[in-house]
Amino acid sequence: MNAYLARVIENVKAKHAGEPEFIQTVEEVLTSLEPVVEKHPEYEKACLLERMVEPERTISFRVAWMSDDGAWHTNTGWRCQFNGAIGPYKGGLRFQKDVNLSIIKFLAFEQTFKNALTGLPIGSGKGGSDFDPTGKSDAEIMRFCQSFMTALHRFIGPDVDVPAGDMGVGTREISYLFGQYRRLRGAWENGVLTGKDFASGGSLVRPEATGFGSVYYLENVLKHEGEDIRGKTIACAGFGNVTWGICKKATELGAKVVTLSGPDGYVYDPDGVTTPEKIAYLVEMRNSGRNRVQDYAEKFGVEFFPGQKPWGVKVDVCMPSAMQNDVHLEHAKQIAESGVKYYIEVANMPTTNDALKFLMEQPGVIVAPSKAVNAGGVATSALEMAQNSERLIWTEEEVDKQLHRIMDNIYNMSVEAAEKYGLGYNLVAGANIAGFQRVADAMMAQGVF
Ligand code: 2IT
Repeated sequence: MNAYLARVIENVKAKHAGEPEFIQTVEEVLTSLEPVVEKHPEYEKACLLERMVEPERTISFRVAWMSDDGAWHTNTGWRCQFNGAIGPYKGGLRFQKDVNLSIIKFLAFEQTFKNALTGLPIGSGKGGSDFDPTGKSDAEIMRFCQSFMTALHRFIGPDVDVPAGDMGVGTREISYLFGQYRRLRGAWENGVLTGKDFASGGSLVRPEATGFGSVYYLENVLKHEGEDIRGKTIACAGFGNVTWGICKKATELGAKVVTLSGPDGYVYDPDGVTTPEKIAYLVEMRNSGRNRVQDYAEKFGVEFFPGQKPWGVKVDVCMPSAMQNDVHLEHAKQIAESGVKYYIEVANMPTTNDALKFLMEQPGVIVAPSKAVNAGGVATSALEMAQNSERLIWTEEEVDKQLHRIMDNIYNMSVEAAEKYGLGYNLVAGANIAGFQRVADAMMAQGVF
Protein backbone atom coordinates (compact mmCIF):
# COMPACT_ATOMS: atom_id res chain seq x y z
CA MET A 1 0.00 0.00 0.00
CA ASN A 2 1.03 3.62 -0.57
CA ALA A 3 3.30 4.53 2.36
CA TYR A 4 1.62 7.84 3.16
CA LEU A 5 -1.83 6.26 3.17
CA ALA A 6 -0.68 3.36 5.33
CA ARG A 7 0.89 5.76 7.84
CA VAL A 8 -2.29 7.82 8.18
CA ILE A 9 -4.39 4.68 8.73
CA GLU A 10 -1.93 3.33 11.32
CA ASN A 11 -1.95 6.66 13.16
CA VAL A 12 -5.75 6.70 13.29
CA LYS A 13 -5.75 3.14 14.64
CA ALA A 14 -3.26 4.03 17.37
CA LYS A 15 -4.84 7.34 18.31
CA HIS A 16 -8.47 6.18 18.28
CA ALA A 17 -8.09 2.67 19.69
CA GLY A 18 -11.34 2.98 21.66
CA GLU A 19 -13.36 3.99 18.59
CA PRO A 20 -13.81 0.85 16.46
CA GLU A 21 -16.54 2.21 14.16
CA PHE A 22 -14.49 5.30 13.38
CA ILE A 23 -11.42 3.20 12.57
CA GLN A 24 -13.55 0.91 10.40
CA THR A 25 -14.84 3.71 8.18
CA VAL A 26 -11.47 5.47 7.92
CA GLU A 27 -9.86 2.22 6.81
CA GLU A 28 -12.61 1.45 4.28
CA VAL A 29 -12.57 4.90 2.68
CA LEU A 30 -8.84 5.59 2.72
CA THR A 31 -7.90 2.17 1.33
CA SER A 32 -9.93 2.80 -1.78
CA LEU A 33 -8.23 6.17 -2.34
CA GLU A 34 -4.86 4.58 -3.07
CA PRO A 35 -4.73 5.29 -6.82
CA VAL A 36 -5.69 8.93 -6.20
CA VAL A 37 -3.09 9.47 -3.50
CA GLU A 38 -0.46 7.84 -5.74
CA LYS A 39 -1.26 10.34 -8.45
CA HIS A 40 -1.16 13.36 -6.13
CA PRO A 41 2.09 13.48 -4.15
CA GLU A 42 1.28 17.09 -3.20
CA TYR A 43 -1.38 15.80 -0.78
CA GLU A 44 1.23 14.49 1.62
CA LYS A 45 3.01 17.83 1.93
CA ALA A 46 -0.34 19.52 2.55
CA CYS A 47 -1.17 16.97 5.29
CA LEU A 48 -4.41 16.50 3.43
CA LEU A 49 -5.34 13.06 4.75
CA GLU A 50 -4.30 13.86 8.32
CA ARG A 51 -6.60 16.89 8.17
CA MET A 52 -9.40 14.90 6.60
CA VAL A 53 -9.53 12.36 9.43
CA GLU A 54 -9.56 15.07 12.12
CA PRO A 55 -12.97 16.67 12.82
CA GLU A 56 -12.90 20.47 12.69
CA ARG A 57 -14.78 20.61 15.98
CA THR A 58 -16.56 18.15 18.28
CA ILE A 59 -18.90 19.25 21.05
CA SER A 60 -20.10 17.09 23.91
CA PHE A 61 -22.74 18.33 26.30
CA ARG A 62 -25.01 17.33 29.15
CA VAL A 63 -28.72 16.87 28.47
CA ALA A 64 -30.80 16.70 31.62
CA TRP A 65 -34.55 16.19 31.41
CA MET A 66 -37.53 15.15 33.49
CA SER A 67 -39.72 12.09 32.83
CA ASP A 68 -43.49 12.15 33.32
CA ASP A 69 -43.19 10.62 36.79
CA GLY A 70 -41.10 13.59 37.95
CA ALA A 71 -37.76 11.72 37.95
CA TRP A 72 -34.62 13.44 36.65
CA HIS A 73 -32.38 11.90 33.98
CA THR A 74 -29.06 12.80 32.41
CA ASN A 75 -27.81 11.86 28.96
CA THR A 76 -24.85 12.90 26.84
CA GLY A 77 -25.28 14.89 23.63
CA TRP A 78 -22.70 15.23 20.84
CA ARG A 79 -22.23 17.18 17.66
CA CYS A 80 -19.24 16.40 15.48
CA GLN A 81 -18.62 19.10 12.85
CA PHE A 82 -16.34 17.09 10.65
CA ASN A 83 -15.60 18.99 7.47
CA GLY A 84 -16.80 22.43 6.39
CA ALA A 85 -14.71 22.86 3.24
CA ILE A 86 -17.62 22.77 0.77
CA GLY A 87 -20.49 24.12 2.86
CA PRO A 88 -22.03 24.43 6.32
CA TYR A 89 -21.77 21.25 8.39
CA LYS A 90 -24.73 19.05 7.53
CA GLY A 91 -25.94 15.72 8.83
CA GLY A 92 -28.40 14.01 11.10
CA LEU A 93 -28.93 13.58 14.82
CA ARG A 94 -29.29 10.05 16.16
CA PHE A 95 -31.10 9.31 19.42
CA GLN A 96 -30.41 5.72 20.40
CA LYS A 97 -29.22 4.12 23.60
CA ASP A 98 -25.98 2.68 22.14
CA VAL A 99 -24.81 5.96 20.58
CA ASN A 100 -21.29 6.99 21.54
CA LEU A 101 -18.57 9.25 20.18
CA SER A 102 -17.14 6.54 17.91
CA ILE A 103 -20.52 6.08 16.23
CA ILE A 104 -21.06 9.82 15.84
CA LYS A 105 -17.59 10.23 14.34
CA PHE A 106 -17.95 7.36 11.88
CA LEU A 107 -21.27 8.80 10.73
CA ALA A 108 -19.80 12.29 10.39
CA PHE A 109 -16.80 10.98 8.44
CA GLU A 110 -19.06 9.05 6.04
CA GLN A 111 -21.18 12.16 5.68
CA THR A 112 -18.19 14.09 4.31
CA PHE A 113 -18.02 11.94 1.18
CA LYS A 114 -21.76 11.43 0.88
CA ASN A 115 -22.52 15.14 0.99
CA ALA A 116 -19.79 15.88 -1.53
CA LEU A 117 -21.28 13.27 -3.88
CA THR A 118 -24.60 15.13 -3.97
CA GLY A 119 -22.83 17.95 -5.83
CA LEU A 120 -24.52 20.43 -3.49
CA PRO A 121 -22.78 22.92 -1.14
CA ILE A 122 -22.96 20.97 2.14
CA GLY A 123 -20.14 20.11 4.53
CA SER A 124 -20.41 17.26 6.99
CA GLY A 125 -21.48 16.73 10.58
CA LYS A 126 -23.37 14.33 12.77
CA GLY A 127 -24.71 14.38 16.28
CA GLY A 128 -27.02 12.72 18.70
CA SER A 129 -27.43 11.32 22.14
CA ASP A 130 -27.44 8.05 24.07
CA PHE A 131 -31.06 8.85 24.96
CA ASP A 132 -33.37 5.85 24.34
CA PRO A 133 -36.66 6.99 22.76
CA THR A 134 -38.25 3.53 23.14
CA GLY A 135 -41.48 3.77 25.14
CA LYS A 136 -41.14 7.50 25.85
CA SER A 137 -44.25 9.68 25.89
CA ASP A 138 -44.69 12.61 23.55
CA ALA A 139 -44.16 15.03 26.44
CA GLU A 140 -40.91 13.30 27.41
CA ILE A 141 -39.65 13.49 23.83
CA MET A 142 -40.50 17.19 23.72
CA ARG A 143 -38.72 17.96 26.98
CA PHE A 144 -35.67 15.99 25.90
CA CYS A 145 -35.53 17.81 22.54
CA GLN A 146 -35.87 21.19 24.26
CA SER A 147 -33.05 20.42 26.65
CA PHE A 148 -30.87 19.07 23.83
CA MET A 149 -31.37 22.22 21.76
CA THR A 150 -30.77 24.51 24.72
CA ALA A 151 -27.26 23.10 24.86
CA LEU A 152 -26.69 22.89 21.09
CA HIS A 153 -28.19 26.12 19.75
CA ARG A 154 -25.12 28.32 20.16
CA PHE A 155 -23.05 26.02 17.95
CA ILE A 156 -25.37 25.80 14.94
CA GLY A 157 -27.02 28.15 12.42
CA PRO A 158 -28.18 28.22 8.79
CA ASP A 159 -24.64 29.14 7.62
CA VAL A 160 -22.80 27.20 10.32
CA ASP A 161 -24.27 23.76 10.92
CA VAL A 162 -27.65 22.37 9.86
CA PRO A 163 -28.69 19.20 11.72
CA ALA A 164 -31.44 16.84 10.55
CA GLY A 165 -32.93 13.49 11.56
CA ASP A 166 -31.43 10.03 11.76
CA MET A 167 -32.41 6.97 13.81
CA GLY A 168 -34.78 7.99 16.60
CA VAL A 169 -35.14 11.50 15.21
CA GLY A 170 -38.02 12.13 12.79
CA THR A 171 -40.26 15.02 11.89
CA ARG A 172 -41.71 15.27 15.39
CA GLU A 173 -38.30 15.58 17.06
CA ILE A 174 -36.94 18.00 14.43
CA SER A 175 -39.95 20.26 14.85
CA TYR A 176 -39.58 20.27 18.66
CA LEU A 177 -35.90 21.09 18.21
CA PHE A 178 -36.80 23.88 15.79
CA GLY A 179 -39.38 25.30 18.17
CA GLN A 180 -36.80 25.52 20.92
CA TYR A 181 -34.16 27.02 18.60
CA ARG A 182 -36.63 29.72 17.52
CA ARG A 183 -37.52 30.45 21.12
CA LEU A 184 -33.87 30.86 22.10
CA ARG A 185 -32.83 32.87 19.03
CA GLY A 186 -35.93 35.02 18.76
CA ALA A 187 -35.68 34.76 14.97
CA TRP A 188 -37.24 32.75 12.17
CA GLU A 189 -34.20 30.88 10.91
CA ASN A 190 -35.89 27.83 9.47
CA GLY A 191 -32.77 26.93 7.45
CA VAL A 192 -31.14 25.80 10.71
CA LEU A 193 -32.67 22.31 10.67
CA THR A 194 -34.03 20.12 7.90
CA GLY A 195 -36.72 17.48 7.99
CA LYS A 196 -39.13 19.92 9.64
CA ASP A 197 -42.88 19.45 9.40
CA PHE A 198 -44.28 21.05 6.24
CA ALA A 199 -46.00 23.94 8.03
CA SER A 200 -42.70 24.93 9.72
CA GLY A 201 -40.81 25.02 6.41
CA GLY A 202 -40.12 21.34 5.76
CA SER A 203 -39.74 20.15 2.18
CA LEU A 204 -42.22 17.95 0.39
CA VAL A 205 -40.71 14.52 -0.37
CA ARG A 206 -38.07 14.82 2.41
CA PRO A 207 -39.70 12.01 4.47
CA GLU A 208 -39.57 9.65 1.48
CA ALA A 209 -36.33 10.95 -0.01
CA THR A 210 -33.77 8.46 1.34
CA GLY A 211 -35.91 5.49 0.30
CA PHE A 212 -36.92 6.99 -3.05
CA GLY A 213 -33.32 7.97 -3.81
CA SER A 214 -32.04 4.48 -3.06
CA VAL A 215 -34.55 2.96 -5.48
CA TYR A 216 -33.56 5.51 -8.17
CA TYR A 217 -29.95 4.46 -7.62
CA LEU A 218 -30.92 0.76 -7.82
CA GLU A 219 -32.63 1.44 -11.15
CA ASN A 220 -29.34 2.75 -12.54
CA VAL A 221 -27.53 -0.42 -11.43
CA LEU A 222 -30.22 -2.64 -12.96
CA LYS A 223 -30.09 -0.67 -16.21
CA HIS A 224 -26.34 -1.27 -16.39
CA GLU A 225 -27.09 -5.03 -16.26
CA GLY A 226 -29.84 -4.73 -18.86
CA GLU A 227 -32.51 -5.52 -16.25
CA ASP A 228 -35.72 -3.86 -15.11
CA ILE A 229 -36.96 -3.28 -11.57
CA ARG A 230 -40.42 -4.63 -12.41
CA GLY A 231 -41.00 -8.01 -10.71
CA LYS A 232 -37.89 -7.84 -8.52
CA THR A 233 -38.04 -9.04 -4.90
CA ILE A 234 -36.17 -7.03 -2.28
CA ALA A 235 -34.99 -7.96 1.23
CA CYS A 236 -34.93 -4.89 3.47
CA ALA A 237 -33.87 -4.57 7.07
CA GLY A 238 -35.35 -2.11 9.52
CA PHE A 239 -38.88 -0.73 9.37
CA GLY A 240 -38.24 2.98 9.81
CA ASN A 241 -38.50 5.99 7.51
CA VAL A 242 -35.99 4.70 5.01
CA THR A 243 -37.52 1.25 4.57
CA TRP A 244 -40.95 2.86 4.33
CA GLY A 245 -39.76 5.03 1.41
CA ILE A 246 -38.24 2.00 -0.32
CA CYS A 247 -41.51 0.05 0.04
CA LYS A 248 -43.48 2.95 -1.43
CA LYS A 249 -41.27 3.54 -4.46
CA ALA A 250 -40.59 -0.16 -5.12
CA THR A 251 -44.34 -0.84 -5.14
CA GLU A 252 -44.95 2.08 -7.50
CA LEU A 253 -42.38 0.62 -9.91
CA GLY A 254 -43.68 -2.95 -9.76
CA ALA A 255 -41.15 -4.49 -7.35
CA LYS A 256 -41.83 -5.77 -3.83
CA VAL A 257 -40.13 -5.66 -0.45
CA VAL A 258 -40.56 -9.06 1.22
CA THR A 259 -38.62 -8.69 4.50
CA LEU A 260 -38.50 -6.15 7.32
CA SER A 261 -36.52 -6.40 10.53
CA GLY A 262 -36.31 -4.96 14.01
CA PRO A 263 -34.31 -5.56 17.17
CA ASP A 264 -36.70 -8.47 17.89
CA GLY A 265 -36.22 -10.40 14.60
CA TYR A 266 -37.48 -10.28 11.03
CA VAL A 267 -40.72 -10.84 9.12
CA TYR A 268 -41.14 -12.49 5.72
CA ASP A 269 -44.11 -11.35 3.70
CA PRO A 270 -44.15 -13.27 0.38
CA ASP A 271 -46.84 -10.94 -1.05
CA GLY A 272 -44.64 -7.94 -0.30
CA VAL A 273 -45.14 -4.75 1.72
CA THR A 274 -47.12 -3.35 -1.17
CA THR A 275 -50.64 -2.33 -0.10
CA PRO A 276 -51.30 1.21 1.19
CA GLU A 277 -52.47 -0.37 4.47
CA LYS A 278 -49.21 -2.29 4.99
CA ILE A 279 -47.04 0.68 4.01
CA ALA A 280 -48.96 2.99 6.34
CA TYR A 281 -48.61 0.46 9.14
CA LEU A 282 -44.81 0.88 9.08
CA VAL A 283 -45.29 4.50 10.11
CA GLU A 284 -47.72 3.44 12.83
CA MET A 285 -45.24 0.86 14.18
CA ARG A 286 -42.46 3.44 14.26
CA ASN A 287 -44.65 6.06 15.92
CA SER A 288 -45.79 3.57 18.56
CA GLY A 289 -42.28 3.74 20.09
CA ARG A 290 -42.42 -0.03 20.74
CA ASN A 291 -39.56 -0.76 18.30
CA ARG A 292 -40.99 -4.21 17.47
CA VAL A 293 -41.44 -5.70 13.99
CA GLN A 294 -43.40 -8.70 15.29
CA ASP A 295 -46.45 -6.41 15.32
CA TYR A 296 -46.44 -6.52 11.50
CA ALA A 297 -46.44 -10.33 11.45
CA GLU A 298 -49.35 -10.44 13.88
CA LYS A 299 -51.39 -7.85 12.02
CA PHE A 300 -50.95 -9.29 8.53
CA GLY A 301 -50.58 -12.98 9.39
CA VAL A 302 -47.08 -13.51 8.02
CA GLU A 303 -44.15 -15.45 9.44
CA PHE A 304 -41.94 -13.92 12.15
CA PHE A 305 -38.40 -15.16 12.85
CA PRO A 306 -37.46 -14.11 16.39
CA GLY A 307 -33.87 -13.01 16.96
CA GLN A 308 -32.89 -13.57 13.31
CA LYS A 309 -31.77 -11.37 10.43
CA PRO A 310 -33.26 -11.54 6.93
CA TRP A 311 -29.93 -12.35 5.22
CA GLY A 312 -30.03 -15.54 3.23
CA VAL A 313 -33.68 -15.19 2.19
CA LYS A 314 -33.93 -15.87 -1.54
CA VAL A 315 -34.47 -12.50 -3.27
CA ASP A 316 -33.12 -10.53 -6.22
CA VAL A 317 -31.92 -7.53 -4.23
CA CYS A 318 -30.64 -7.07 -0.67
CA MET A 319 -31.05 -3.58 0.77
CA PRO A 320 -29.77 -3.49 4.38
CA SER A 321 -31.53 -0.41 5.65
CA ALA A 322 -31.43 -0.72 9.46
CA MET A 323 -28.13 0.26 11.04
CA GLN A 324 -24.33 -0.14 11.04
CA ASN A 325 -22.66 -3.56 11.01
CA ASP A 326 -25.90 -5.42 10.45
CA VAL A 327 -24.26 -7.73 7.89
CA HIS A 328 -21.27 -9.75 9.09
CA LEU A 329 -19.10 -12.17 7.11
CA GLU A 330 -21.34 -15.16 7.87
CA HIS A 331 -24.38 -13.22 6.61
CA ALA A 332 -22.46 -12.12 3.52
CA LYS A 333 -21.77 -15.78 2.75
CA GLN A 334 -25.47 -16.62 3.16
CA ILE A 335 -26.39 -13.74 0.86
CA ALA A 336 -23.97 -14.92 -1.84
CA GLU A 337 -25.08 -18.55 -1.47
CA SER A 338 -28.74 -17.67 -1.86
CA GLY A 339 -27.94 -16.21 -5.28
CA VAL A 340 -28.59 -12.53 -4.59
CA LYS A 341 -27.16 -10.50 -7.45
CA TYR A 342 -27.62 -6.98 -6.11
CA TYR A 343 -26.28 -5.94 -2.73
CA ILE A 344 -27.36 -2.34 -2.30
CA GLU A 345 -26.32 -0.84 1.04
CA VAL A 346 -28.77 1.72 2.39
CA ALA A 347 -28.11 2.21 6.12
CA ASN A 348 -24.85 3.94 7.00
CA MET A 349 -22.04 1.32 6.99
CA PRO A 350 -24.38 -1.68 7.28
CA THR A 351 -21.61 -4.10 6.31
CA THR A 352 -18.46 -4.99 8.25
CA ASN A 353 -15.28 -4.43 6.21
CA ASP A 354 -14.54 -8.15 5.81
CA ALA A 355 -18.11 -8.86 4.70
CA LEU A 356 -17.99 -5.99 2.22
CA LYS A 357 -14.69 -7.22 0.79
CA PHE A 358 -16.11 -10.75 0.49
CA LEU A 359 -19.20 -9.58 -1.37
CA MET A 360 -17.18 -7.36 -3.71
CA GLU A 361 -15.03 -10.37 -4.60
CA GLN A 362 -18.01 -12.52 -5.62
CA PRO A 363 -18.20 -12.45 -9.42
CA GLY A 364 -21.99 -12.76 -9.42
CA VAL A 365 -22.67 -9.95 -6.95
CA ILE A 366 -22.84 -6.21 -7.59
CA VAL A 367 -22.22 -4.05 -4.53
CA ALA A 368 -23.33 -0.45 -4.13
CA PRO A 369 -22.19 1.63 -1.12
CA SER A 370 -24.51 3.40 1.28
CA LYS A 371 -22.80 6.75 1.06
CA ALA A 372 -23.98 6.96 -2.55
CA VAL A 373 -27.23 4.99 -2.28
CA ASN A 374 -28.68 6.86 0.72
CA ALA A 375 -27.46 10.32 -0.30
CA GLY A 376 -30.92 11.29 -1.56
CA GLY A 377 -31.92 12.02 2.03
CA VAL A 378 -29.32 14.63 2.70
CA ALA A 379 -29.60 15.92 -0.88
CA THR A 380 -33.27 16.65 -0.29
CA SER A 381 -32.30 18.30 2.98
CA ALA A 382 -30.10 20.61 0.93
CA LEU A 383 -33.11 21.28 -1.32
CA GLU A 384 -35.05 22.15 1.85
CA MET A 385 -32.30 24.62 2.78
CA ALA A 386 -32.52 26.13 -0.70
CA GLN A 387 -36.29 26.58 -0.38
CA ASN A 388 -35.91 28.07 3.10
CA SER A 389 -33.34 30.63 1.97
CA GLU A 390 -35.40 31.48 -1.12
CA ARG A 391 -38.51 31.83 1.10
CA LEU A 392 -40.27 29.58 -1.41
CA ILE A 393 -42.02 26.21 -1.41
CA TRP A 394 -41.33 23.86 -4.29
CA THR A 395 -43.93 21.42 -5.56
CA GLU A 396 -43.66 17.70 -4.96
CA GLU A 397 -42.87 17.17 -8.65
CA GLU A 398 -40.06 19.72 -8.58
CA VAL A 399 -38.38 18.20 -5.50
CA ASP A 400 -38.76 14.66 -6.80
CA LYS A 401 -37.37 15.63 -10.21
CA GLN A 402 -34.30 17.22 -8.58
CA LEU A 403 -33.83 14.19 -6.31
CA HIS A 404 -33.98 11.84 -9.29
CA ARG A 405 -31.47 13.93 -11.22
CA ILE A 406 -29.11 14.05 -8.23
CA MET A 407 -29.25 10.25 -7.77
CA ASP A 408 -28.53 9.62 -11.46
CA ASN A 409 -25.64 12.05 -11.21
CA ILE A 410 -24.19 10.35 -8.11
CA TYR A 411 -24.32 7.00 -9.87
CA ASN A 412 -22.67 8.36 -13.03
CA MET A 413 -19.96 10.23 -11.09
CA SER A 414 -19.12 7.04 -9.17
CA VAL A 415 -18.88 4.95 -12.33
CA GLU A 416 -16.68 7.53 -14.03
CA ALA A 417 -14.37 8.02 -11.03
CA ALA A 418 -13.64 4.28 -10.80
CA GLU A 419 -13.07 4.01 -14.55
CA LYS A 420 -10.72 7.00 -14.52
CA TYR A 421 -8.42 5.16 -12.12
CA GLY A 422 -8.62 1.85 -13.98
CA LEU A 423 -10.77 0.12 -11.33
CA GLY A 424 -13.50 -1.01 -13.72
CA TYR A 425 -17.13 -1.09 -12.61
CA ASN A 426 -16.50 -0.49 -8.91
CA LEU A 427 -19.28 1.55 -7.33
CA VAL A 428 -17.72 1.40 -3.85
CA ALA A 429 -14.32 2.82 -4.78
CA GLY A 430 -15.93 5.17 -7.30
CA ALA A 431 -18.13 6.80 -4.63
CA ASN A 432 -15.22 7.22 -2.24
CA ILE A 433 -13.01 8.71 -4.93
CA ALA A 434 -15.61 11.08 -6.39
CA GLY A 435 -16.66 12.35 -2.96
CA PHE A 436 -13.07 12.68 -1.80
CA GLN A 437 -11.96 14.58 -4.88
CA ARG A 438 -14.44 17.38 -4.40
CA VAL A 439 -13.56 17.93 -0.73
CA ALA A 440 -9.83 17.54 -1.45
CA ASP A 441 -9.96 20.21 -4.17
CA ALA A 442 -11.65 22.67 -1.79
CA MET A 443 -9.24 21.93 1.06
CA MET A 444 -6.20 22.32 -1.19
CA ALA A 445 -7.56 25.62 -2.53
CA GLN A 446 -8.32 27.01 0.95
CA GLY A 447 -4.79 26.54 2.29
CA VAL A 448 -3.71 25.43 5.74
CA PHE A 449 -6.80 24.98 7.88
O1 2IT B 1 -27.32 9.82 7.17
C1 2IT B 1 -27.85 10.80 6.64
O2 2IT B 1 -27.47 11.23 5.55
C2 2IT B 1 -28.93 11.47 7.37
N1 2IT B 1 -29.25 11.04 8.46
C3 2IT B 1 -29.62 12.66 6.78
C4 2IT B 1 -28.84 13.90 6.99
C5 2IT B 1 -29.52 15.15 6.56
O3 2IT B 1 -28.92 16.22 6.79
O4 2IT B 1 -30.61 15.11 5.99
